[in-house]
Amino acid sequence: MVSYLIIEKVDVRAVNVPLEYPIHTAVGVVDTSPLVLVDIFTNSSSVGKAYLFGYSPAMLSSLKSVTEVLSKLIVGMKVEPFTVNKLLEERFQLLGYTGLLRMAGSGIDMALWDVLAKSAGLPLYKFLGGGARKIKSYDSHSMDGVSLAAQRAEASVEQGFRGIKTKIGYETLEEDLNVVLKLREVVGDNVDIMVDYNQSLTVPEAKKRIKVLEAEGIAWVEEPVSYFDDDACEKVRSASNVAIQIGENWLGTEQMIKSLRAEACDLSMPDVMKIGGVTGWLKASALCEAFAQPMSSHLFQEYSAHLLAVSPTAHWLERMDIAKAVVDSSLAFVDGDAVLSDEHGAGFVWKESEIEKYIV
Ligand code: SMN
Ligand code: MG
Repeated sequence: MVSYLIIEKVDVRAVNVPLEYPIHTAVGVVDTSPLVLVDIFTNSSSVGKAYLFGYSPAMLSSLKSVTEVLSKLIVGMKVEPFTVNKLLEERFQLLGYTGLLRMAGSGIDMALWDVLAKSAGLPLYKFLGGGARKIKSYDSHSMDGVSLAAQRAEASVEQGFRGIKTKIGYETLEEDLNVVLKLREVVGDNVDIMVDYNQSLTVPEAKKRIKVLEAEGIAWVEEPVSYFDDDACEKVRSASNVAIQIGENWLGTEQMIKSLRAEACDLSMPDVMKIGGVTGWLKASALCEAFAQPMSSHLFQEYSAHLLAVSPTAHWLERMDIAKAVVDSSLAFVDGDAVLSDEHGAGFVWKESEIEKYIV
C-alpha cells in the first residue's frame, strides 16, 4: 500500500459514438455522443476513469486539448482533488475558470475521486460515506413527436420506470399539449411526467404554455427560459404552479449560488461535469440542502448514482445512457431504480475494443 497516491500519467482520448436515439431538442439536435475519455494513472495499480460529454462533435478536439493542457499541469501532484481543484481555479482565475476549462477540470476531478476510492477498495458511494440504496430514476427521452414519444414511454413503463421526461417546445402549444396528453394516456396516473424546454421560450410564452400544462399534472418544467437569466427564471417560476427545474448548465457552484439567491427555480439538477466534478457536486448538494432544493442529476448516470446516494435532498436520477457504446458500467436499473454495485470507484470500465472504432 503506498503512503499517498501520486498522479503519474494522464491519458486523454476523444471518441464520437452512436446514441440509442438522437437527442432532439427545441434548440438543436445531438445525434452522436462526442466524448473525451480520461485515464489517470498513479503509483498504485488503480487507474481513475471519467468521461466528458462535448455536446457537439465540433467541440471535441478543443475539449480534448483543453483536458490535455490541464493534465500536464497536474502530473506529479498527489491525488488530492481539493488541492488540484484549488490549483486549477487559481491558475485560471484571470481567464475565468468556466466553459470547456471547467468541464475538463471536472473530468479530472471525477477521475481523481475514482482512483482514490479504488485505492481504498471501496465503491465511490461508500468512500463518500454513503450506504447502499436504490435511487429512483426517470427515463429521459427526446423531442420525439407524439408516436415515438408514446412508443418510448410504453417501453420505459414496461421496464419499471415511474418517471418519464420528454422534450417539448414544438412550434405550437397545441403540439406540446398533444404529446403530454398522449404520454399521460400511455403511462397512466402513477408515473411522473417531466417536460424539458431546453431554454427555448420567452418569458411571456413560457407563462402561457405552463399555465396550460398546469392542468396535466406535470412533475416539473425544465429550463423554460435561458438558465443564465435569473430574472427571467424568477419571473416564470413565481408565475407557475408547476415546479420549475434548472441546473444542467450551471458552470461551477458560483452560477448555482447566483440562481438560488435569485429564487430562479424550485428544483435543482446540476450536471456533474459542468458543476465541477465530484468536488463540485458535494458543494452543490450542500447548497441544495441550504436552499431546500430537491436535487436531481443530469446525464453521467454512472457518477450521478454514487453522488445522489450521499446527497441530502436526492430526488431523481436521469437515465440517458450517452456513453453506453464505450462504457461497461455495473450500475443496474431494476424496476425503475438505479442500483449501485460494490465495484470499486465509480464502477465502470471502458469497452476498449469499441473505443478503437470511434477514436477521433
Ligand atoms: C439534454 C440536452 C442535450 C443533451 C443531452 C440532454 C437535456 C436533458 O437537457 O435534460 O437531458
Ligand atoms: Mg434538460
